Amino acid sequence: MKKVLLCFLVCMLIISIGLLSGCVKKGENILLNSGFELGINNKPFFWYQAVVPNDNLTMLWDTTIFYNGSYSVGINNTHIYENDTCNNWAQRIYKVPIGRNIELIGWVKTIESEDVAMVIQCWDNKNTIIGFGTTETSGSINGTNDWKEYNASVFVPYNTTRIIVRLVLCGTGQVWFDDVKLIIK
Ligand SMILES: [Ca+2]
Repeated sequence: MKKVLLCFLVCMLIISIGLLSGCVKKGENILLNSGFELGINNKPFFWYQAVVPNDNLTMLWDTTIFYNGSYSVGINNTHIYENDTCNNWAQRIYKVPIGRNIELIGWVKTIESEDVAMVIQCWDNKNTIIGFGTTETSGSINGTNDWKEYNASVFVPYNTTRIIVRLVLCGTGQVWFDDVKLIIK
């Protein structure tokens, strides 16, 4: 009888994990407004600005420089902060693919940038980052570069309750991001 009960519980656990991870399909992009084509009042839908404001910082929803479509997002900063500061465009992911590998892929253009990155943060319900992926793993992005594709990967831990993607400029420079996708592996 105990074996039957144990078998039942194991089956239920497998089904539960299957259902949770099965909510997303392999190859699916779970970022919204990936190309920044949708928005209103000079703001792209679903993306927010995480910044330390100053007079020489501009967060752009840009129609003049883009990789694809008609829009990108950019960050332009000439202010030198006292402490290391990373201004970023960010999106919270509501569809959390726990127990899966995910890859952040996007196109980046820079002009005299100090330090640029695209990052994935997996947060638990205690406000702790328990999973982290960054483009810096495969090399830093700085200086002046034409549009180029970069990526970052992370395994989404089982305690993850939210994922945040950040498109980051640390320090000074100009950067644009376009066609940024978060793909289920
Ligand atoms: Ca675009």
